[in-house]
Amino acid sequence: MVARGERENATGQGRLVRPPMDPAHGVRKFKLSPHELVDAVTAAEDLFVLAHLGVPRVNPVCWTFSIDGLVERERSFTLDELKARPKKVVEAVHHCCGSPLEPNVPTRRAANVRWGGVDLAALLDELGIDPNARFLWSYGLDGGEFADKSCEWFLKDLPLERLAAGDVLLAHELNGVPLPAEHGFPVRLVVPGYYGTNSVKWLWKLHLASHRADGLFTTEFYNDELGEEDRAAGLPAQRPVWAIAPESIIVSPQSGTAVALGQPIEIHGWAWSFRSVATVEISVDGGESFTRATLEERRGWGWQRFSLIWQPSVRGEAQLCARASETSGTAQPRDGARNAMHFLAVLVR
Ligand SMILES: Nc1nc2c(c(=O)[nH]1)N[C@H]1C(S)=C(S)[C@@H](COP(=O)(O)O)O[C@H]1N2
Ligand SMILES: [Mo]
Repeated sequence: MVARGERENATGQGRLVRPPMDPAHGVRKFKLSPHELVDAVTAAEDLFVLAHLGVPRVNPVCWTFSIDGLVERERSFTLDELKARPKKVVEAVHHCCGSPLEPNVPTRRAANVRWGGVDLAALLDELGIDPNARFLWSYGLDGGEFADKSCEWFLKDLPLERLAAGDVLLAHELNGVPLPAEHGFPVRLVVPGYYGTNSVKWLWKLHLASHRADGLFTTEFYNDELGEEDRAAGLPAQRPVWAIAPESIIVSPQSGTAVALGQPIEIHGWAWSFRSVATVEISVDGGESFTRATLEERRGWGWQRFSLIWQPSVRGEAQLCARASETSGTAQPRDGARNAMHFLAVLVR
């Protein structure tokens, strides 16, 4: 009799049996609104939860993890073996790109946390990467139905080039404690600077390949259609949802609140992107005119605080928005994209 989550034979090479799923259907919990993102580091219990297929309940004693494909030496690890390796702690924005069925709708599901785990690039160096390897496929223990389609395992991929930018982790800790079940216990991939969907929870296998993974969540969903202009410039028609585009959230003032005429108040929030944000501009007239905000430096892959003192000078409704840009000049669009600017209205009286 094979315990669930264990391989069918003692060599560790047999077919994997899925652990019990509880629940065995998608989970979406969004706990904090923009005005509640007050802490620089988000508490684990306040983190949003996104599981497309359900939550596998993994017995850590039975769990093994393996790396195969285009590596010189394939290997598997127990949880104790992984935890015995040096632990790296990385602060990073954790940001869900929104529903793959509505890729252009902003959702502002974001947090900033500290992941602890094993440096994947160092581990792969030890195993030896085959020069033909270009993509890293990562498998979660969850499987089931999504959007009337079925998949055996939650499978994602990313370009191996991403490893060179550093800090891709096999994470076993979230804010200093073991990963909670909903967040991927016992081990998840964490790809700082990439949208949350790439950080595969309940990880059981990494596979190195010369081409992209042909899966529900790799080539069917999570690919953005590029516009005419990009295609005219010779870019491929689709771009995988990997690196985070410039993004910002206004935390204060809260949407719908009243502010006093003539009283200086601080407008502040968080900004981030894969390459880090160079400038944030704030508008108090619905995006007609912008003023550059003060912006803190990035810590690791974390979000950056921006702020601006505003002295409201006109009574009535004021439309606030923020616009983050990278050094390259790439900025948040006004609408029509997942990273469209965050607008909110306050009443000056
Ligand atoms: N195995 C697995 N990993 C997954 C998912 C999933 O459904 N299954 N969802 C992804 C998505 S869409 C997001 S946004 C993040 C959410 O991570 P969290 O629930 O820990 O906040 O996990 C990603 N990793
Ligand atoms: Mo997501």
